[in-house]
Amino acid sequence: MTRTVVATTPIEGQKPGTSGLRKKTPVFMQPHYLENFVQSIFNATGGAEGKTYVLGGDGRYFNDRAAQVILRMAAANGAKKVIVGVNALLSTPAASNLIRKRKTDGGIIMSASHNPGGPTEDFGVKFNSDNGGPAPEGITDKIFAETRSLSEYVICESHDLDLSAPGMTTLYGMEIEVVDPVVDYHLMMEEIFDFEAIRTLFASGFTLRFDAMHAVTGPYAKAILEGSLGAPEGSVVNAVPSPDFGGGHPDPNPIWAKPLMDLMFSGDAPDFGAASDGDGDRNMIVGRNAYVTPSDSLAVLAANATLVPGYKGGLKGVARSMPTSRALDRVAEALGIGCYETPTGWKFFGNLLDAGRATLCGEESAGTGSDHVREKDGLWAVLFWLNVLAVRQQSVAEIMADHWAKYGRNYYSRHDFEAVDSDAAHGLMQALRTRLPNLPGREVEGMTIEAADEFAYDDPVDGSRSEGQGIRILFKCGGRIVFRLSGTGTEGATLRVYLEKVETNAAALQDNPQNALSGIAAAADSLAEIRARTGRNAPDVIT
Ligand code: VG1
Ligand code: CO
Repeated sequence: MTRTVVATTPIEGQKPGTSGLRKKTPVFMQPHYLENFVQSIFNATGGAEGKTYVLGGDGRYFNDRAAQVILRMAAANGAKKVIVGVNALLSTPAASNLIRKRKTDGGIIMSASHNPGGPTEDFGVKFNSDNGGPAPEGITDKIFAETRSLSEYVICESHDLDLSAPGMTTLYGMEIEVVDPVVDYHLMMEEIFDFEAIRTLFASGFTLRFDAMHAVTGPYAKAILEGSLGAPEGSVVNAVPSPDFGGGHPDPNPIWAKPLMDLMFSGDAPDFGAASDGDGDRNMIVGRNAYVTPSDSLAVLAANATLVPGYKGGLKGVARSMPTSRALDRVAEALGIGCYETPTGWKFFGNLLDAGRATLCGEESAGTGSDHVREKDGLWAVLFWLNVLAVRQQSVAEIMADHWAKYGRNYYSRHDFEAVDSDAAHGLMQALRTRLPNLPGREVEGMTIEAADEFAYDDPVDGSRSEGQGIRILFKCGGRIVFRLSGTGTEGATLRVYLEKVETNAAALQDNPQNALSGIAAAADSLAEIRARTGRNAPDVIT
């Protein structure tokens, strides 16, 4: 076997976004593209010499080929060992768990998460640090800097490694341990949740539909929900990971998980419905005739945490991304615990979790998690709900009604305008930015603006500052609009408009969210001139 030093030149645009580097698959498959980025990861983190890594991905097109390249590069860079999931599959939370449990120096996750996969769709690579979480901005900035000055990478030649079953092998002196991707994750879930109570729930006839969306969570959900907890066979659907996610869009929201939504709002609805995304870190929760917004789900989990064995001692604190609704804040206030507001992206929760300041974290984009790993965790959220349902013996709709009666309801929705012309989207944000100082006091759609700013975050643990994290408009009535551009898209720009309205009047807690938010949505359009500037009459996705 030979180790080759390959001369290369920097490739434009290898800047990690909200969650790693995501590009169209053909871009990633260009000569040197993947190799340059992987070498930059090693270079930016002090080299791979003597280090141990975890490697896995969500099984999308190019996952298998990329894994072979990364293993050959890790070996050539002198890594001591790589722990890799069978067939190079690992859900993102399972990868985070392995990094922590096996005390590795970090991990490489091959995923573009909720983005579609396939030869003409998206691929991605993300580096996680030794705490199991996505590398913080300080490191991703260094990786990007490396990509801009790289002149060579190293790789060794070898036949494809057999990753089809657990076992040990070596490559150019580097150990490769192929592990079952599910086992360790399964054990961790058993430590957190009351499996006995959930088993009893299923034994009593409780019904579930879990849509794995042809993505990586399928094997995990099958083993845990059907295998261990006794949900009837067939409760988990679309459970076999496929390279193009069955031609679908593995994003668990009412649009892309429409078959599940249709079922849950039909006469045949099971008691509980859930879905997860491409890499298994997102979740959608839906009861019979009751869709739970991710922001509400986070608040409900926080309010009910002590019902779960893993959190029975209470929460140290909670955290949410800025655009996530403030339903969580009300729960934190009632519990007398801290509530942190961070920029979008899980990497910002890492320090709070490491420092023991927060136990639960969440984002409006269907991400919920806790200090059990350093990623959001889709199946964990589903098990959390099942544990709460098993203890409370109420339906999802009853739990929601009860929650809103106690805390009030934060009506919430996100409107996405996808693949918008990049200049138009940036122009819209810039125009808003310029007008921010003049907005307070102005009246829009009958509501008075109380404050308007661009969110910046000062990390309370390491003191780092992140600017330009979204424009927020706060109304005197408690309503809020947030505007941001996506950092995970691979085509043009995606404008995300987050709408929120607080309701405490007991008679108005069961409205349709789009209805309740129509005034806020009209205000968003009039303030940002969305229609005029993007040429779009309606959002592409409403969550
Ligand atoms: C989106 C979500 C964000 C999430 C990120 C990664 O980012 O808004 O909350 O953390 O995706 O999730 P953006 O920049 O497109 O808004 V995943 O499941 O794609 O790793
Ligand atoms: Co994801």
